[in-house]
Amino acid sequence: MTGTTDAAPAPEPAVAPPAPGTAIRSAEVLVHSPGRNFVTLRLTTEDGVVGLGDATLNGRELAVASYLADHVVPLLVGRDAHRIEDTWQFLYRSAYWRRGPVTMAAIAAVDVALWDIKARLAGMPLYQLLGGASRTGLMAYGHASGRDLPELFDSIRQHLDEGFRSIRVQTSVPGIDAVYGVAAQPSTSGRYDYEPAQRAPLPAEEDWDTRAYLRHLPGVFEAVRNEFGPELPLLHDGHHRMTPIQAARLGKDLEPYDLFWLEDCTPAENQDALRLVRQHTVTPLAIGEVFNTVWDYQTLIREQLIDYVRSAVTHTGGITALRRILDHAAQHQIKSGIHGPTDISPVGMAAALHLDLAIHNFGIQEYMPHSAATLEVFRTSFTFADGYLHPGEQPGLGVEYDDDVAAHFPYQAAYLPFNRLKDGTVHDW
Ligand code: KDG
Ligand code: MG
Repeated sequence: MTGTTDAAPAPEPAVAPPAPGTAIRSAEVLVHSPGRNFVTLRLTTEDGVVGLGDATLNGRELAVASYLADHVVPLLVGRDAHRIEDTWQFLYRSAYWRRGPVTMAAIAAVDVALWDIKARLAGMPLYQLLGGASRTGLMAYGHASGRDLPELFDSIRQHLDEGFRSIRVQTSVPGIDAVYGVAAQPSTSGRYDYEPAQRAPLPAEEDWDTRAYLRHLPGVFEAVRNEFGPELPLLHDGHHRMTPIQAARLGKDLEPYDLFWLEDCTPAENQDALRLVRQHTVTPLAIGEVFNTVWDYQTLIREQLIDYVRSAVTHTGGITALRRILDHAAQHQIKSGIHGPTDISPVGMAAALHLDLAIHNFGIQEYMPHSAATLEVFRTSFTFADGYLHPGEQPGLGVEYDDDVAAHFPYQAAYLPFNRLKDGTVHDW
């Protein structure tokens, strides 16, 4: 037994305190609507270094804003901005209630803002901290759509003129009034461009008929291939509407047209369902924009049931977590296809581009240019030329937030639509 002594040395602190100036001084949740709603987290260190993170969850923005403002911001002030991994684990595990889009979007915003700060402090574009560039540019696909073939062909030509070299093809279906992804179709409350979320107090109701869609789509792809030739990479988004056997049939029917991918062919909560699709078709499959952790991909990656991971940095816990998912996917020859519609803010898009440039298993990047109003609030430095995106060479993410401009765009309630079948049954949208 050892005796006690009054002169015992003070214990070493378990964790070193932040280096001078690098503690988080403030954390602000910014909710504005320049063209559409965005939720942005801004962290500032004691030395005044700023980091931005995207927390936008389309149609449920205020839930994430509250999660951040009420439950996360109070935990951040005083923390060491350098400790990204520790902060990620702390926010994930200390919440007790794991996973889910609201939690993971909030964690993503903190994670990306901390990576932004670290890279700004290092004086480097973020991709350099992630291992440096693995390629010179990022092949990006744009969204062509039309109500009929002439309109679709015009839209494809317009995208080619804008520099796109890979094209997603979405089309109206005879007998269905409003179909996901078709920009020019009628709308009750002012659809602008492709944007599916509508500013209205209630979600818009759309209609759906899977059999009509399955009959119509292969002919559209045949016409597009005949018009634009065999080389142009073509993609299509099924947007979660098919059963596994319907998806298997569509994949088979589209095989002659050599798709780059068929996206979200089933609602993939049931990962086992993809086995059936995979047994029947060699059309490459992309899934995951509504997933939020690696667990959503466990069977899909381990059994190589998909070819592309569709998660956004914004909805999957940030760069720290999506990097791990993509490294795991790489072991199974699965590539990235990071989600990039306009509801991913320019901050979320910049984060995706830095990650894309650094990883080995990059596949393709979705790219829908943001509206002029959005780009006045978020000043970006990424570039798009001749089919390729690049995150740019500014230190950090390369995005600045203009508060004065943002003040002109207050939040407006907006909802994604939902679907009903002909007999009135609610269907997946
Ligand atoms: O908010 C929903 C949109 O992000 C989604 O509908 C877009 O499916 C989409 C895509 O592939 O971009
Ligand atoms: Mg999609």
